[in-house]
Amino acid sequence: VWPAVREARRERRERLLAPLVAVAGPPPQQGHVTWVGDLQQGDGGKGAMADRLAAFHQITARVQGGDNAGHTTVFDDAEGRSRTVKSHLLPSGVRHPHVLGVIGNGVLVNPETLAREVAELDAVIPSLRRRLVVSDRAHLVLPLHREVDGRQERERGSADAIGTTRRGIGPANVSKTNRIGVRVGDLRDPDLLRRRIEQNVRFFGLPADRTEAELAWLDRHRELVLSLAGDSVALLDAAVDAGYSVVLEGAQGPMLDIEHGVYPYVTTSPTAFYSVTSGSGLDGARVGHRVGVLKAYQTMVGNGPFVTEDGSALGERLRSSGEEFGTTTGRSRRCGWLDLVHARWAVGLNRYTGVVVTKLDVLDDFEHIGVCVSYRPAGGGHGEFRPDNAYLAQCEPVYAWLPGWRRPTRNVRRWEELPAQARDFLRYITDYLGVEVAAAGVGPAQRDLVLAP
Ligand code: 2SA
Ligand code: MG
Repeated sequence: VWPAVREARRERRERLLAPLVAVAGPPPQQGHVTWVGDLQQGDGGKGAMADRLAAFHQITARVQGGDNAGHTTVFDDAEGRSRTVKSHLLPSGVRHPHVLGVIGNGVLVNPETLAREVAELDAVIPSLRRRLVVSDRAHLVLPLHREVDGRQERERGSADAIGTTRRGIGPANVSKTNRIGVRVGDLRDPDLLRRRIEQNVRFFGLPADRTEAELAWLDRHRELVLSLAGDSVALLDAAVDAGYSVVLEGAQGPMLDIEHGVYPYVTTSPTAFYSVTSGSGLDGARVGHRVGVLKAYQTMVGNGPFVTEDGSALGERLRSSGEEFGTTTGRSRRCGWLDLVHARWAVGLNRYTGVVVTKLDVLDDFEHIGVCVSYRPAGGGHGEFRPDNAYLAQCEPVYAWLPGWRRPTRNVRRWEELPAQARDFLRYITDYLGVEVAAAGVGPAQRDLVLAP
């Protein structure tokens, strides 16, 4: 019987890999898996980094979060025109014509957002529909989830509001863990779909006639979603086995992790490294590189403790020169000096193999640059970061002051051309974190990345 079993397995793999072979060609000799994560709250530039890395990979995949995320990519199109793409659901890097995009089982998929992004990007990159696989196990975000998210935030009042993006992510995860969630593959079964929607309508206390509206909405997006549906877990597993390379694009930062973040000011999914395993099925040991993205200063949207937050002129200055507004909601981001105490905690959690410092150019004009190297708790002494809301709320930042470089870095392309003070700043980060800074971002475009020697 074994030869027949082996043959069936081989055929299955071939079928699974067919869409990938069509897009990327045969597997290169030696594949590698790279995760791009964050060392802050998010918004450090994971999207731009994943897009750059995708050029050297054949698959780009999202593993968690949903359309609460906002990832910006700036690149030159085939005609040499500069394009800016803001995506919330599609994995960054899928614009490269040789790359297959995967939306993993851990992602929450809002079909309307998916349809909009596919349509938008299809205009820039024609073959997109052929190059996208959405896990048939991914859960859907429904209009009722968005409505409940907004309602809950209002009901929490100013003292307890989380400051969610109101994209329905929290309630969709409630449906998921309550085992009444609607998955991509469920769109194939109209009876099951109706029962699930009825369960959700009852669970969230909505009027019974809501069911028809949700079903009609799903019906509008059914065809597109099902045309992209596939077994992403088996596909990624077979692809890595075959020697293809995968870039896994994280969403949101470690302090928003449901298990390890600053509860309750978290999102409702894993965001730390283990999200790779839960959200793609790939074992963490298969990930060779863990790229950590660290913005040269600190930002945050939503509520919760922020030790280095500056509510005055500095915060305003960072916000305007860094254009710190939410990519999804347009909200003003809270800003302050770089918090290395927090970043070191993130290194402990996620074990990055290299760090990329982004938006270095935003600090071009400062005489002195603050770097938070310790927390002073109410009782005095030196404290570490702990994901504990009450503790963090009473910590004061302790800063080291580094000399600024006061000259533009935007057009720098080689490490040696960076001002000496900028290199010292980057060296300081390497020493403090115990992880090599492998590159520095000096602008939003693909070319604005300076690699360390
Ligand atoms: P949610 O909507 O339930 O996930 O919100 C819970 C918390 O997670 C935060 N969160 C984010 N933080 C930074 N960036 C995010 N994406 C957007 C962006 C945010 C935006 O890229 O700018 O546009 O406002 C993101 N998504 C979720 C959120 O602020 C809550 O603190
Ligand atoms: Mg973002």
